[in-house]
Amino acid sequence: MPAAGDTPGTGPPADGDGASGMAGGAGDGVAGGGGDSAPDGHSDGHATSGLSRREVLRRAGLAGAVTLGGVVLGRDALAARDAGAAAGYANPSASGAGAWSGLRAGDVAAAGGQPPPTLACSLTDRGTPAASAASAAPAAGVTADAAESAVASPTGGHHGHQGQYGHGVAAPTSLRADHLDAVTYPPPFDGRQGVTRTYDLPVTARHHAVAEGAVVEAWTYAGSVPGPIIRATEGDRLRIRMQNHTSHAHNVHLHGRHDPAMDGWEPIPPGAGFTYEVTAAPFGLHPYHCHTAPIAEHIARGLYGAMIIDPPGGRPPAHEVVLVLGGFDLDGDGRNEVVAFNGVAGAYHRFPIRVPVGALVRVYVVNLLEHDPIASFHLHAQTFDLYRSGTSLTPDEHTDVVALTQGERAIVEFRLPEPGRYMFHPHQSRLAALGAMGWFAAV
Ligand SMILES: [Cu+2]
Repeated sequence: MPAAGDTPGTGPPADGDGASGMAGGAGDGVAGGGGDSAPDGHSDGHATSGLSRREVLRRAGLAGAVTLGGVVLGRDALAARDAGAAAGYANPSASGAGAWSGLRAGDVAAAGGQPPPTLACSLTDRGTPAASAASAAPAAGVTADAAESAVASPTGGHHGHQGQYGHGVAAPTSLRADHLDAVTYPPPFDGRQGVTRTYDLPVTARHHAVAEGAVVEAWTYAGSVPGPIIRATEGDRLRIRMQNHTSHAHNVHLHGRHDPAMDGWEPIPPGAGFTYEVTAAPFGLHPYHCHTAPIAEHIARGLYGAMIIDPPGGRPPAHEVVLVLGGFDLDGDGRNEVVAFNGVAGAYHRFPIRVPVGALVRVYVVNLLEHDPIASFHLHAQTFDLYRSGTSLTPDEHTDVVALTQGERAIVEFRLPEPGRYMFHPHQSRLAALGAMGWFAAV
């Protein structure tokens, strides 16, 4: 099965060798074209630059929280923006939309010689949750009415709650509902143990649309950001074949326990490759990422992913989702202008993650942000069992927020007993406003 995307710079996929568990490449996660048309939800957009802060907050669903906002949000975003338009929903490092002119110095030009895209509407209303409901097919076995009612109205909405974290950095309009499936839904636990599982991670360079109006020259494993979800059972032999198709050195560094000779910190030069072989351990959720200097840039350009190592026997059956938090420094200032779960800002705001009402949901959350030292995962309207790093089968805590430093990860499990939308985002509101926000839709 080819692991490479169909993008420029992607080399030929390595031949399958008959090993079990060959990874399918995630392919191009964002390029537009085809599929059902998604409502753009932009037609009611309005510039907020002339509004008072109170009015901006009111429209953002923060009416009555002005004082609170001044304290809580001020440090992150509000204070620096007094003279500007934002109530914390714009790029805090930019003086205006023009600062989004996008590609970093030295990066490839936009296709066709056109000027790089700009994020010209960071303060206009984006698609509301209701807008995306119509575009997504209801889950199997669920009536359209039930599905729609579950996803159409977040919380009654009389105070405009759907706007909170919903404007600002939005998903590219080219994004389709299934584009992130390969990096969202892990391959299922297959019950086999003691087998060899081979994954191909060709490193390629490609354009990656991280938000509406924001394209980066990403470095990818197997064509996607984040890279493919690696899954093995504890004790399996894990073989990871890396081939470097870029003009920079890279490598694959696995977290977890393994032979230090396979630790992946040694640079693999352009055109070269390396096959890492480790015994998968311990069971849990572990990141993998490039460890070539400057490491922050190599990670922030997209060379990271999630590795699930199942305990022998697996975990209880559940609807499983992987959410890898990453950031993109568009202007090279050492700060993230876009923050995203699974590589595309606002993807799960546009297309909520559907789960059956009452079913066990297991979310594998990995923080691979650079530049922002602390993030977290917060679920609205329900609490979850927390398994830190996933290395125990006994929950560490029952909560609704878990702090995650860089490289830290957690497995969280919950059930959503009522049909409806359940928001998730880092509790750092700046990160959420930069695109790391989404919904579970229980239907
Ligand atoms: Cu690298």
